[in-house]
Amino acid sequence: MNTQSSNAQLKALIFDVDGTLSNTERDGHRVAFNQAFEEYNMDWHWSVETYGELLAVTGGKERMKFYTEHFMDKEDIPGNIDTLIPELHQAKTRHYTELLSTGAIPLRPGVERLIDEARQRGFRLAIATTTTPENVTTLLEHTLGIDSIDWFEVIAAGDIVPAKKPAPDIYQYALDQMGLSADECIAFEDSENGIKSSLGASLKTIITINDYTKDHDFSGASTVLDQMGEPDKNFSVITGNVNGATYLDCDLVIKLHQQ
Ligand code: XBP
Ligand code: MG
Repeated sequence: MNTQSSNAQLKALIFDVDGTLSNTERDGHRVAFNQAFEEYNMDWHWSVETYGELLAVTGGKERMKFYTEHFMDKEDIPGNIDTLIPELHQAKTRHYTELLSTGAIPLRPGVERLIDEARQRGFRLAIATTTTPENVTTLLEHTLGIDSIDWFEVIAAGDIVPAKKPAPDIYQYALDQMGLSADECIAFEDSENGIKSSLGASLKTIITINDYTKDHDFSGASTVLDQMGEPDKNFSVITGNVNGATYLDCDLVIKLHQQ
């Protein structure tokens, strides 16, 4: 998988959202889930640690279902769970987008700079994520500005494909929509489920880890970095050959794509 060097020219950058563009999970999604549980007078509460375990499953509705199946006694599961989960999820999305609208959740270091450079250099941009579409557009609006939503020619998100990450379907969907082959693109991810999905779609993948994903298995990644970095804020290289670079720019992305 992805062991040969790529001859195709790099045309597009495809970004994961949660954990990659922004550290949204601990202080964003988790908080919004808990707000939804409170709104429905439920005694569920997801601690930082528990949420780390729940991240094994992508997708908010799927995550709640997983919680009932693996963290609760059978007799404590509400009888109306199948109708309750979509309702809770709607409430969670409302709380999450409200939180994003306060501007409390910034982009990770280097993300805005890399996207700006990629646009200037004519690279095509797309998003491939398991999160709900309005979570993506609200994050973009409140970080890069409302116009930034149109910088991404495809926002592949949420239930648009039935099988979420680690299935490759969401990346395959983005590729199909762009009319590009996998070897003309590169993916940006932060998690094991994410890289399974991108490698499953035969995409070279650059990883930036975070606290929840630092111990994940990133076999097959083009490089694993602690962050994209900035000219005055070096990244740390966990694996991969970055030819002496200290932050991720388009030249390095091109090199990694060719390797
Ligand atoms: C991360 C996820 C998402 C969010 C919750 O996806 O697993 O499910 O935690 O989002 P990615 P929803 O890293 O691929 O962006 O509640 O809207 O499903
Ligand atoms: Mg992610």
